Amino acid sequence: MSFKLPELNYDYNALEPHIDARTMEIHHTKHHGAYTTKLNDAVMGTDLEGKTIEEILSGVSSHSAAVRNNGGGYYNHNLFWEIMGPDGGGSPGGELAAAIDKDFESFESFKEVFSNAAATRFGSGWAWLIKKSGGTLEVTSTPNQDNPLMDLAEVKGEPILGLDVWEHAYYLNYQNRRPDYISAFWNVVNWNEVEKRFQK
Ligand code: MN3
Repeated sequence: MSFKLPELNYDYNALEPHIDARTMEIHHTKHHGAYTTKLNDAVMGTDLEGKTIEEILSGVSSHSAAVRNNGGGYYNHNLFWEIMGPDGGGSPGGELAAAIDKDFESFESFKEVFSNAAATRFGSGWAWLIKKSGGTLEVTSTPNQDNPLMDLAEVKGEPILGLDVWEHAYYLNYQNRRPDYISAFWNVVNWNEVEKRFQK
């Protein structure tokens, strides 16, 4: 068995004007496609064959750099496509809304903390909202294609929302204006999917 590049649940132009179709297509087919291919190459013939991506990431400190970079890239983009959607934006409801209010005081202050984590991540990486083992929510960020499922992450937890702040995620439309891309991201967040991950 091998890892497969997932289909998106929406068209490449479905997130416009916030994320443009060309960026989505290149990001999905070329970048995510390459992580997927290279992950399969790195795992083939090793004792990681047949393991789930979550199993691999949880012990990633003892694997190769290729497994770390491409396994992270594979998992992170799978999550990223799912937590966005054409009918996104607004704010979460139900238990997730209550948990955000409890751990960040308000949705607005959560957005500020998350946006700040995304804006200040130096170079390439990701901002995350994670559910920690005790059930509380926390914002964190990771470099490159690392993520909070990795045993070597500084802050560990189950990612329920993630934002790719590599330049390949926004440069065609936003050039160096990462903060504008971060603001636009809030218009495409699929809170139903984030809530589903929170409930798990
Ligand atoms: Mn990316």
